[in-house]
Amino acid sequence: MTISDRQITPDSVLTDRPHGLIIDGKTVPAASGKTFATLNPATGREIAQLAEGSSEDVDRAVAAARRAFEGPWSKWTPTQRQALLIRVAGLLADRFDEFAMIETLDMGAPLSRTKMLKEPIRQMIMFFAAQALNVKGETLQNSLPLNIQSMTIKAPVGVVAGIIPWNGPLISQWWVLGGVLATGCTAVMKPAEDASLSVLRMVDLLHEAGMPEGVVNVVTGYGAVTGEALARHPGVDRIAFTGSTVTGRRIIEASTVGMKKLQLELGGKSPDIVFADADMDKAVPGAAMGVFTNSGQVCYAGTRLFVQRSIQEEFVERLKQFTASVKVGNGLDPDVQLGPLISQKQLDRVMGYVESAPGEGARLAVGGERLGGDLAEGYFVKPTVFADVTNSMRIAQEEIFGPVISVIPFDEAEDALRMANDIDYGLGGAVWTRDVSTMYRMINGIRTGTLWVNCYGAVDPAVGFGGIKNSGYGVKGGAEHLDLYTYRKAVYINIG
Ligand code: TXE
Repeated sequence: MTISDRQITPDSVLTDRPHGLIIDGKTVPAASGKTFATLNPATGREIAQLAEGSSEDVDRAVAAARRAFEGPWSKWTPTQRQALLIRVAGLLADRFDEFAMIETLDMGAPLSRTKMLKEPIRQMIMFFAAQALNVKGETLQNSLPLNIQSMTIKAPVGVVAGIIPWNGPLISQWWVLGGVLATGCTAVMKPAEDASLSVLRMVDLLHEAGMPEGVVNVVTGYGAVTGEALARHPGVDRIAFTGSTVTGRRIIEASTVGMKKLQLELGGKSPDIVFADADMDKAVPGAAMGVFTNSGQVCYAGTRLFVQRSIQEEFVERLKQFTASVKVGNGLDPDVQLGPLISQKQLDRVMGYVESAPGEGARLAVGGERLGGDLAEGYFVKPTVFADVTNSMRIAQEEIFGPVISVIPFDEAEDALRMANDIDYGLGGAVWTRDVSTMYRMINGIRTGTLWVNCYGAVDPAVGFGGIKNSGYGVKGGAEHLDLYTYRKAVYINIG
C-alpha cells in the first residue's frame, strides 16, 4: 500500500504530542515551554496543543531564516528552485487527502471544499515554479559614456514574514511560500492561532521534497505577541500579511522598524450587482455562493447584493429556496457544503450583526439562527439573507465574515454604482447582466481590486488579485507578485 492509498481518518492525521515550532528544520518547543489548545470548530473540542511562541522564539526563527538565506540556499539556481517547487507540487498532490482532512478538522471547511483545493493549489505552485525562471533585470545603455555599462538585477530581498489568517491556511500559505521559494528568499511563517496545523505539516513536506533547513520556519502563537514581535523584528525584510484591517494598521506601524515593504490583503465588503436582465438561473446560485462559500469567511465575498428593484421579490424568493437547500454540518460528512465558523469569537460577532439588523429595518428572509441539535457544540450559523437593506445599515457597511447576505434594492445603474462605491473597502465585486454596455459601465465605474462578470470568485494565480482603500495594497499573483520578494539593484560598471 502506498502512502497515497492510505486510509485517511481524523485519528490518522492528528497526534497526541504537542506540536512544536519549526526552527532551522527542527521541531522545537517554545522557549517558555508554554502551549495552547487549538479546537475543531465543528465540535468545540481540542484537537491539538500548539507551542506558544514568544519574542525569544521569533528571534531564533528570524536568525535561522537569515542563516539559511546567506547559506547554501543562496547558491541554488532558479532552475533548482523550480525543480523543488515541482517536486512539492507532486508530493502534495499524492498526500492531498491528508492535508484536506487536517484543514477540515482545524478550521471547519467541509471535506467537499478542502478536497477540491487540490487542483487550484497545484496550479498555484506550478505558477510559482514558472515564475522562478522569470526573475530578470535589464541591461541599459542610454546617456552615459560607452565605457560605463549599466544593468539592473532583481535580487531576493531576504527574510519574509508571512502572517496569515485562519480562513484557508492550506491555500493562503502558498501566496507566501510560492514567492519565497521562487526567488530564493527565506521565511518565518506565523499562522493564525485558530488554524496552524496545515502550515506545520506543509513545512515537513517541504523538507521531504529537499528544501534546506531554515528556509521556511514556523512560529505558532498569538497575534498580539508572536505576530507583533515578528512584524516589528528588525531582521525581517518584508511582510506579507492577510487579515483584518485593524491588524493591518498595526502591521503598517510595526513595519516602520526597518522600513519593511508590505503586501496587505485586508477585509472587504464587496458589491455584487444583479440587473433585471441577468440570467437568474446563474445569478441566484452564483451570488449566493459568492457569499456562503467557506461559510462567508472569504475576504472578497459579495455580501452587498444590489438587486434591481423590479426583480427584487422574485430574486429574494429564489435566493430563499437556494439557501434552504444548502447543507450545513460537520465537514467530515461528504455531502456537507458549509461548515462552522472558526471560533466562538467569530460566532458571537456574526450573531451580533444578525440580531441587530432587524432593529435597523432589514427584513429577515431566511436563516438568522445558530444551529442546534447535534451541531450545538460547534459554531454553526444558518446561511442568512436579509432583504430591504439600505446601504447605510451596519450590515451593509461592516465586514461580518459569516454567511450573511444583505439584499439592497436599486432602481437605475447609476444608483447601483453610487452605492457600490460608497464603502471604505475595495477588494472584490461582480455584475450580472446580459447587456454589454451595462457591463462596461460597471467594469469602468466600480472601484475595486477584482471584478467578476456573470460569475463570482474565480481566481487565476497568473492574474492574481489585490485590494484598494481599506482592503490593502499589493497583489497576490500576477507578474508583480514577485516584486515583494525581490529588490532592484542598479549596477554601473566602468569597463575602462
Ligand atoms: O483577524 P487578525 P481576526 C477579518 C474578518 C474577521 C476579522 C477579525 O472580518 O472577522 O478580521 O479576525 C495575526 N501583529 N479577517 O481577529 O487579527 C493573527 O494571529 C501581527 C479578514 O482573526 O487580523 C493572525 O495570524 N500579527 C481576513 C492574523 O494576524 C497579528 C482573514 C490575522 O488575524 C497581530 C481574517 C499583531 N498585532 C480575518 N494581531 C481576510 N482578509 O481574508 C493579530 N495578528
